[in-house]
Amino acid sequence: MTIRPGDDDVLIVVDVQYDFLPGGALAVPDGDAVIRPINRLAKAFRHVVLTQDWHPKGHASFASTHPAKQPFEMIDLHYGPQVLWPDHCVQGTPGAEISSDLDISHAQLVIRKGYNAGVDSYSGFREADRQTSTGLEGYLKERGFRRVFCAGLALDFCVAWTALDAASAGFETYVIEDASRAIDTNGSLATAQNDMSAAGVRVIGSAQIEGA
Ligand code: VGL
Ligand code: ZN
Repeated sequence: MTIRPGDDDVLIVVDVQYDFLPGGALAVPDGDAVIRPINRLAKAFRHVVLTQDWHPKGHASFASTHPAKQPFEMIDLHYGPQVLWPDHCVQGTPGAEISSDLDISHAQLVIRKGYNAGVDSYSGFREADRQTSTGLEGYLKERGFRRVFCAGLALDFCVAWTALDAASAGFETYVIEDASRAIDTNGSLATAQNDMSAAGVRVIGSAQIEGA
């Protein structure tokens, strides 16, 4: 099966930011390997949206915010369980910048997320309280998109949660696996793959996209 991206298709490039790349505060293993396939993919899509993880200092998802907690431990916040992370993607810092190695000058929207101090947001659509919307669903629907293609960092967190919310919003949803890399902490990659398959998210390779 090959897919020819058209006018009702959108590529969402998730969190390709310095803190998730080698040398960053929350470096995803082999994270820089996504840049080349994403740049190729982006050429095949007329419509591209970027997401940007964008936390205030002292964010509730940072281990440093909680006494005696270490990164990658779990905690219960008011909305449920939360993985604690090293401080990352702090608003206005170099680590929060989107990589300048992305070659996607035609990207049409950058959606920031995780800016509420007490709530995380892996998904580009909805915060971790599962209530607060970023507005992305309305934007994509108003623009008439039908299929959503997701790639970027990290496959088992922000890419997966964005894809799951796209599917539940009614978009035909694809994750491009070779254009994504995972953190894989405490079985998170297997969980994300199971959740995506249960939700009907289609996992494909970039070779299946015509022109990529
Ligand atoms: C992400 C952990 C914390 C991601 C963001 O982009 O996948 N992961 N914040
Ligand atoms: Zn984050």
